[in-house]
Amino acid sequence: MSVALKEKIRNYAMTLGIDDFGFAAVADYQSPQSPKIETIFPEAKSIVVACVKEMSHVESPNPQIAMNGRLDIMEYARSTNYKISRFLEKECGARAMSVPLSYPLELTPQNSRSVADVSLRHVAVAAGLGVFGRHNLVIHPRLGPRVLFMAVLTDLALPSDPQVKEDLCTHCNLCVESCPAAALDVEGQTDFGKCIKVSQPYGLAKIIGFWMKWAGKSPDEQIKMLFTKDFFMTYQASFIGFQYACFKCYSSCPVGGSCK
Ligand code: B12
Repeated sequence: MSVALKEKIRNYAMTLGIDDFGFAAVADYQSPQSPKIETIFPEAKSIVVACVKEMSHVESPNPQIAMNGRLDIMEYARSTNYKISRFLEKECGARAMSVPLSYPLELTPQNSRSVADVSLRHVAVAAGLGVFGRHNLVIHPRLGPRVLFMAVLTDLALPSDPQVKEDLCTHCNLCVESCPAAALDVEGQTDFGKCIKVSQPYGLAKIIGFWMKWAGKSPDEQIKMLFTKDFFMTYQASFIGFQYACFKCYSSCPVGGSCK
């Protein structure tokens, strides 16, 4: 019964243009830092996970083009996750709750490492979609690390797909050497502060810094501060959402590097 149901859901999801799909029983999801799934959806029994490939934009030295590719995926992912959730409710009689690619997250000074409500890397591992590499990204067996994940929590009892057992990382250390922030120096840990400073140069830290400086300036100096690249870029980043300017751990990885 659950085999047929899994195939029905997988077949539908694959028609939406995603690259791979997997199932994880809630009991197999182990993300030590994240809240328990029961606190989000007490009746949830499984998690369906979709995997989509990032394209060549991640290699562009032009940050606008690189981020535009990501924005395309984010828009596609939102509607795709809605369709999968709706299918689960309408065609499978389930309850479903969508877990988006990234934001919203609970952003507080206390959650300064930005731990998400559901860790999509740990979900992907539990659903057999890959294993962690040295860059702390999940490497998909066919597509490599240049993939993004989205998920739907459901009360359907669906067993996990088999987990990937091989080590897919070549341990070449290229990700560590290519990281302009030196955020991967300690194995098994991405240094949040170092990564975010370079990968989101116009993010929250820049906004806080800007307004703190602003508070101590004269009216003339304040006007000057408004007519700067920093202010203009920060304005843009704040309506785009998280605007990434670095994809180096992705693009330096030699595993599954092609766009196919
Ligand atoms: C907040 C966040 C960030 C933060 C914090 C990262 C962090 N320390 O987790 C910042 C801004 C730094 C960030 C950076 C990036 N992110 Co980000 N991020 C997220 C987000 C929204 C939440 C992550 C979270 O909750 N982390 C906290 C907890 C869960 O992490 P943790 O338990 O401490 O685990 C860490 C280590 O212990 C280690 N780890 C844990 N278990 C194991 C096991 C083994 C064997 C190993 C080796 C390591 C390892 O990996 C984690 C990295 O620090 C997720 C989306 C989501 N909802 O999951 C995307 C997500 C993780 N990000 C993603 C991406 C692509 C990026 C970037 C490449 C930026 C970009 N340009 O897109 C970089 C990559 C940095 C890196 N190499 O780790 C993808 C990863 C896809 C993939 N193939 O794995 C995700 C899953 C988004 C998505 N929907 O696909 N991100």
